[in-house]
Amino acid sequence: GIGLPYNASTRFIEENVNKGLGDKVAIYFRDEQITYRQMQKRVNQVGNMLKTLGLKMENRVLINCHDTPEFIYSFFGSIKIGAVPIPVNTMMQPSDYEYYLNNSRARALIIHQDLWENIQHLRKRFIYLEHVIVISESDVKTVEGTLSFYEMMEQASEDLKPCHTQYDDSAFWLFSSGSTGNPKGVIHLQHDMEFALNSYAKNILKLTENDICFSASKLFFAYGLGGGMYFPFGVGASTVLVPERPTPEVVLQAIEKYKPTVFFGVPTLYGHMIDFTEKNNKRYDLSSVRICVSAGEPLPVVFLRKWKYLYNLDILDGIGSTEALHIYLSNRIGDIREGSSGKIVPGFEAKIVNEEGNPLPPNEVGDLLIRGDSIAHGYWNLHEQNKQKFLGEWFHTGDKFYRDDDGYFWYCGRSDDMLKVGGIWVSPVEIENCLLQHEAVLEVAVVGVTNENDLVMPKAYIVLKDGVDPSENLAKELKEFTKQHLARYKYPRIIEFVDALPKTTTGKIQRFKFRIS
Ligand code: 3SK
Repeated sequence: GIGLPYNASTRFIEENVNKGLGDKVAIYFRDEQITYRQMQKRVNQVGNMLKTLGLKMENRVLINCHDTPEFIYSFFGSIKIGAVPIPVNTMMQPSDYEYYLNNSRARALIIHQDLWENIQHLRKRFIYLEHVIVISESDVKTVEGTLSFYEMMEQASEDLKPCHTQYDDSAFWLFSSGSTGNPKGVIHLQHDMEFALNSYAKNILKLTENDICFSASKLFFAYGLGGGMYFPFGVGASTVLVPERPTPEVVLQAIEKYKPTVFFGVPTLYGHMIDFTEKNNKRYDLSSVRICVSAGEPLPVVFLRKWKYLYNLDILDGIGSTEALHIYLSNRIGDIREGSSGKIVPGFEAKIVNEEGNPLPPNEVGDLLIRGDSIAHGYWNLHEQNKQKFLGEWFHTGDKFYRDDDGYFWYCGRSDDMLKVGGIWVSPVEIENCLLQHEAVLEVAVVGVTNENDLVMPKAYIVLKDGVDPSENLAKELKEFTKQHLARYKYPRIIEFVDALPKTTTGKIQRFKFRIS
């Protein structure tokens, strides 16, 4: 209902207590078990603390927290008073904070102490920032010139009435880092989390109150925010928070310890967990997990198969975006087509169009446009980009896809990653997936480079597995391998061995970095 009163904090926190789930565990964190009632009180206290500081409806609050309960209290506490939380990456360079704070004009920053210590020398440059609220894990109460999160929270009332927000009011922002240019502030509305929950988490994951979710992808990413927070809370389930860096060991041990039923990861992590398991010749106990999810970029088929072989678990590969809030194309439980991104998630619609915007028939590669009600209101203060991406009801994803006769979608790269080799579109992803099946290859990125005649050729940048040495012979072998497995014209004409691939903080390979180097 447009115009109806609706507050996402009431919906995702308070409703669970009102439904009788007050004593149920909402958050597993270290050795603590935090119930829905305890969480509700903390959310209210943060809301009251922000009110005391003069924060009002539509004021923005930047959240720079590790995956701890304070992230969640701050996020929903802000929303409850109509303020707009903006979770941002905890792995940023100090100078990035200036951009996020000044671009968003946030009046308050809630930040973990270790992160604040890295940037406090820049405070004068944060021109709109009035309050810095520091979360200290130790007993050191105050950091100079800042407010103490716990001191203020303890003094705040545990009761708070939600602000009169409506269904279409702004609720939160996320920053989306494109392949080029500055990050864009993506404005999400109060109803967006509910839509993502109903379309993806309920239909595809079949999430219920009995589930325990664990997202290795951090909460400040759109992908982690759903899997690790509002999906479980939307159905009265529980979440596991792990603030450490998600190395294979940390993640596998956390699964053994907390016994989640649904696990969210990205392809790179699955690859590393497979490698780790094989190297150590030790299988972890993942028997609590009923389904694994992968997004961020297409999951190589070899990872899907090896994971199944090692742990007898299916991975549901899907694709989403920060702008759509969560996943809109996905494989399903009992209906996985290996290598595809699956079918459209109920509630969303998709069309694949040519350069003139006309819909294409099945099996033809074009630009994917989607529509659905969790698609963002728009980008903050980016008039031109808004015109290019938000086309009325449709959102231009920037991804090339084709849909097969059975309705499965096949990813062919970003619109600007596709290669035309000999006049034929070639997907770098297809070549990468092929090379990943070779036993020497750990990671690979394929880009187009031009030869002396200005013709495009695929070039592969390859990271080899530990203990494998680069050589001319190996490069030759890999070219032959590709020729044998793909149409011949797709083989990489040049192979360069590298130590690492450039990636975004979400683990997506940044092919454009090779194109401009
Ligand atoms: O990259 C993705 O596939 C994704 C999925 C869910 C939410 C957000 C993103 C970026």
